[in-house]
Amino acid sequence: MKIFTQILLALAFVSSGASALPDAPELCKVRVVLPRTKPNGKAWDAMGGKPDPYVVINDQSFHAFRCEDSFTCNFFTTHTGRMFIEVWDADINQDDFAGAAECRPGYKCVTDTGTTVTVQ
Ligand SMILES: [Ca+2]
Repeated sequence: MKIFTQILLALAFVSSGASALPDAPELCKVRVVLPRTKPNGKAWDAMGGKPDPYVVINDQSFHAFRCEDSFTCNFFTTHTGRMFIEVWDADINQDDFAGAAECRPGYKCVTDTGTTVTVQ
């Protein structure tokens, strides 16, 4: 499933670069890098597990495109310009908040919890 999602994202990204398509939306790449632990110093998941990151951009959730057991994850969005980006670690019960930042294309932004958000 993860590979299938990545292929879909890759296709979406490739098609965004094809200027021959008249109405192809321009996509921004949003890359997140989470710190090694939660703000309280504990591991993101049980038994020292890595987080399962996803973002919420301007109230649009990318939960369906989350990465599994990874400190980094890339997302592709049709949002442009300034974006308010929340970062979350998907869990079975309650998702862990991993910071929020206002960011825009061409910038690397750091949340108050040490998560970096890079928009390209
Ligand atoms: Ca967790």
